[in-house]
Amino acid sequence: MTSILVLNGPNINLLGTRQPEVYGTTTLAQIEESCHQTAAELGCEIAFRQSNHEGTMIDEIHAARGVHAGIVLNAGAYTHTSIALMDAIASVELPAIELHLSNVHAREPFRHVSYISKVSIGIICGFGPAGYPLALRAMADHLGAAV
Ligand code: DHK
Repeated sequence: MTSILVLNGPNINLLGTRQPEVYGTTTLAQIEESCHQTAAELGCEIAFRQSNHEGTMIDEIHAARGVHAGIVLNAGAYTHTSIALMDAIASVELPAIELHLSNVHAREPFRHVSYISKVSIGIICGFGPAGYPLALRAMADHLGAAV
């Protein structure tokens, strides 16, 4: 069965209590549950991961090769800083979708820069937790009817 990696970066583990006016009150565990439900509807599998460490995220991306067909990536603040994460995505040659809960383009200018966009097939931002199922559906659509 086709599998998709959903990878979350720094501070995403704090969803539910972290700046609820920006990120809402839905927890990461609730988002993970919604992803599993969406995956079941799509007939695919997911692995749902979160790390606060750039190197661990790079290791997860490397390990995805040959295991997962695509990556949904909310890299948190590393989106705006990490050439290393960009290179990791480019290196494994898996389709990636950049995801953010908030509309980063309506926020501070430093959030308008994304290294992840350069190696992504598309971007979903501003829809809160609903962005996760949207990203999975977009990835499934990209991967084709086999998913
Ligand atoms: C999450 C973060 O942690 C921020 O650093 C990004 C992103 C936005 C989000 O909206 O999911 O700038």
